Amino acid sequence: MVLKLNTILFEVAWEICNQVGGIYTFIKSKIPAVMDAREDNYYLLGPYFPNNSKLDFKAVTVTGDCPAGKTILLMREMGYEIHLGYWLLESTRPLVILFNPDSPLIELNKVKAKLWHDHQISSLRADALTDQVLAFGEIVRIFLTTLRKFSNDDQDLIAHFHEWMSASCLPQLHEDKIKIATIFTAHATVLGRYLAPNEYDFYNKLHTYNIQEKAAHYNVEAPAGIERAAALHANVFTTVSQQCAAECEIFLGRYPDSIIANGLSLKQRSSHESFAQHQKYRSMIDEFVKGLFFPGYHFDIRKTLYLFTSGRYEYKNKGFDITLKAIEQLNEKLREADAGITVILFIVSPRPHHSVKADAFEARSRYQHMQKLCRKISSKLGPRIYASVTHDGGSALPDINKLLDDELIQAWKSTVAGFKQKQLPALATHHLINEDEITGFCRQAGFDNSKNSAVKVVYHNEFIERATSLLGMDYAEFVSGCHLGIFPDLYQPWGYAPMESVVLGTPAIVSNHSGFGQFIQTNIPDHEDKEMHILDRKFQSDEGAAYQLSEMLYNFIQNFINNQFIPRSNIKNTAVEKLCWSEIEPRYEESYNLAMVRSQPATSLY
Ligand code: 1S3
Repeated sequence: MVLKLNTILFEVAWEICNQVGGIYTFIKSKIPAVMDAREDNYYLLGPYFPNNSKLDFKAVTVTGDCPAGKTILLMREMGYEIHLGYWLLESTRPLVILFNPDSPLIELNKVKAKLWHDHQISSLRADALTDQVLAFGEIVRIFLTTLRKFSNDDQDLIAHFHEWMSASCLPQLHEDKIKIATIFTAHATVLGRYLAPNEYDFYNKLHTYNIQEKAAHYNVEAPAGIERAAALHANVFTTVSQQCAAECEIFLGRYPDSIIANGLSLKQRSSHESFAQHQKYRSMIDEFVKGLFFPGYHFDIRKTLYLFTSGRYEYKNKGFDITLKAIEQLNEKLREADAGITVILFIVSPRPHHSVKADAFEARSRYQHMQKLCRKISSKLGPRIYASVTHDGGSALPDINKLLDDELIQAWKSTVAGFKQKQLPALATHHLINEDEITGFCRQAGFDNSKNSAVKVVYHNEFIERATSLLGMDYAEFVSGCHLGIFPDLYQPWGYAPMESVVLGTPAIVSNHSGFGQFIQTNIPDHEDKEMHILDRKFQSDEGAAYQLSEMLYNFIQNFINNQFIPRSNIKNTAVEKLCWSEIEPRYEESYNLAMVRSQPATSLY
């Protein structure tokens, strides 16, 4: 069976216009390939959060000339807050429909009672986020059910749900026999996220867990129950890696129909281009770093290396613990070697905060202001020195202070006074609401960004986006400007951050527990030569992994010192090239076909 041209696809995710973790990158990068395949018959459904949706969402007027428009108008009349508009992405503008989950119309107790009655999912102890997810799911259910009624009987509809947070209505759509083909993609499992960091030897003990008991123990009965019911009732079930498939079989009771590796929109760069991009964006990071640190003390920026790690805040799962232990050891090694090298570790992970710290906010502009004034002084001084030498005829350098007019001297004094700071640069860029494991570790380990510490830490508490970025650049530019990405993940079903790093030419250290790490190990025998380094997290202790990582970092730095060489990764002629969405998206099209076939025989109410 081949999909009809007018088949409408709804892609439902909590991370539409709302970045939480890797699903945001997944959806955002997949969209252009889907748009190529189906043009207008494509909507993305997500939650509406006014602050998140402000920057990259452009509302459009809803007209009632199509089933989606009719449904939105009817639901608005009923009192639901629904926004239709374009998601303003770099290369394309898909249509998105955002639903405010905080709706007084949703009777949460009834939703919960139904979940229990029909699917034996307990949500009595649900937290605030799960309540929001359930409300969002209920609104999506009403939307899809109403839209089905407004559509012709021969209009095919497909709904693709990503992760449990989007899929709480999937079991009910199935129960109500709504004529919509459904796909559910697990990007991780709820139990995996909780058990991996907390239970010793998780990967070897998958079979041994009492699932109900563990879900209750970690207070995730509702998320785990929704995930399981969504996987069981979807017409087609997919996941992103072998590792996650193994978890799904045990935790969710269904082995996925397909394991589809994650794609990326790849723009091939030659090594020359990649190096030029690195130089360009590195100098922007330099400006931020100088503005942050140089008011207090000075170090040689040419002998400074930028390392980074990034992701959703899951301290152990994303290997932040191992990264910090390794850089603590690295700091010691660099101190002993006394090589004059400075390492700045950027940790990019959003955290609840009050506001951005003024110091971090002003770092770039402070440095640029100082630079501008120096340029102004030198442009005025040059001709004056020349004039004084030719006038006096002597060979001695004239007294520079006498050549400056009062206005410049005043500007210089006030700029220097504003630039110099006694305080050390703060670790976190934002005023955090609570101390967390990262700030706690740094405090105990003595990482205070002082002059005598070779390793300095910049904990960037928001994802990096050009519009809001403290560095004045977007995430891809930031990654291009760094020297090395560090991703010692413990639990990472795929792992976009390391993948983006190597695609952008920045060498990366990748865990063999991540889906992407396993992909590299299996498919690229010469990955080391291509600057994709594998860290073993499977067959050694956490301490062993931290030590191995610190050695890898030290060797990387030694290489830089000895050879004055900045390595760039190279994915040319490797299997990573095959992970572009134009190659991967057709596999989802196959899944949509299969879902249509499987959904056909069901007796339908409408
Ligand atoms: C999940 O996002 P996360 O960072 O919470 O989905 C990503 C996309 O499939 C995946 O790369 C990642 O491993 C998962 O963890």
